[in-house]
Amino acid sequence: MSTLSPAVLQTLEGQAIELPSWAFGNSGTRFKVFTTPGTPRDPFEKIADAAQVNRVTALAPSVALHIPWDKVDDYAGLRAYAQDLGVELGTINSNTFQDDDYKFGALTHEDPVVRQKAIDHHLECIDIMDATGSRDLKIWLAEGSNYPGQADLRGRQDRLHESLEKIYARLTGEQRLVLEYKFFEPSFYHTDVPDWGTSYVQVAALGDKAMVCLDTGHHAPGTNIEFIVMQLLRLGKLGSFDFNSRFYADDDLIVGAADPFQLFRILFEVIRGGGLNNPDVAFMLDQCHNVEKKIPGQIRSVLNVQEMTARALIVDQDALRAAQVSGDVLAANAVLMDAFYTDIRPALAEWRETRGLPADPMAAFAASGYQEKIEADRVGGVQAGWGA
Ligand code: LRH
Ligand code: MN
Ligand code: MN
Repeated sequence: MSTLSPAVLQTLEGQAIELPSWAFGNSGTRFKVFTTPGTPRDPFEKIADAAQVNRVTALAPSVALHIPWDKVDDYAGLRAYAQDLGVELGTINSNTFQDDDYKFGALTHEDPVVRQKAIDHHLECIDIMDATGSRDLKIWLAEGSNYPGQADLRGRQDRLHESLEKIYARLTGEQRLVLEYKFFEPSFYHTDVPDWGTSYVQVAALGDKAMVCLDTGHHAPGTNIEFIVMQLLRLGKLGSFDFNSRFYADDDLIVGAADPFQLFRILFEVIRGGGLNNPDVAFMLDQCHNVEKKIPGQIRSVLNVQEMTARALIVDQDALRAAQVSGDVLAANAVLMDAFYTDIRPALAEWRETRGLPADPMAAFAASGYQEKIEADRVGGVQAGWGA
């Protein structure tokens, strides 16, 4: 284990990445949703699949739910079921993007009746958090407009603030609200929470229990995401990450697949800003597996995050600082690149075995027979999907 010191390994041991329940359901583009044999038919089966990811990696101890996709009669029962499988229920995601009433907005709508309906949905989500023991309510809003002049941009910000205040007031104890931003889609002219600045302004106006959620796929191409990470950590307002990767827009592909170097740079700033293994900063995946198998897709994802975290942890901070201070541009860049190009995979494999984990979690899952079993067992019923 030459490349990874005991201190680095200890830090890695504390790493936790939450899985999204919807990653285990079917999803697709607007052209076609391919079904996959063995896909879960209800939230219980999604949690059972998520527990497999944690079993072979010890990296994913919680599962985020999406309401209403994961609606059940008995949330305490769902929680107990998850705990029996060694995982907890995590972030509760609200949904105001699949209801006709929200065609022109939800929390920002001109009509107070529609706004109240959207607020009530969030209050119901907090009731669910009480039962599941979840800490975070994550809000992503699909609100915006398609044409200049269609909407009163300023009035919508004011109404958004008023609606969020009512939701925020219902939080108790350790509960938090995280507000996700996204620069476009489904609206194409303006979006009400398009960027980190708007999310920051809105959550700062609420109070300490409101934070920003940064989804790596929600930026314009070329955006320096690690700069945003640095700034939000500096401001104490980075509440959570939704990790995924993208080639074009909000692709929701496997994190680290499109641009591993970007993931490394983000994790480097997380470490630099004290965000790693910091309870204030939650790490989550927000991905869909449209053509690949879903459980291995999630295993690959958490391993990618772990591998890039390890590389970011071995950056020689003293050498980097010295080069920065002395203005040695190439030396500073070389320090960073040396860590990025170090293959830590053999060291991680060896370390996993010392912890009673499989050296190769992908191979261990493939050999476990779980995939074959769910493909044989889960016949009949309706497969869960993104939006169902
Ligand atoms: C839409 C989105 C968003 C949410 C998720 C549930 O863009 O991907 O990132 O977190 O749906
Ligand atoms: Mn997201
Ligand atoms: Mn998204």
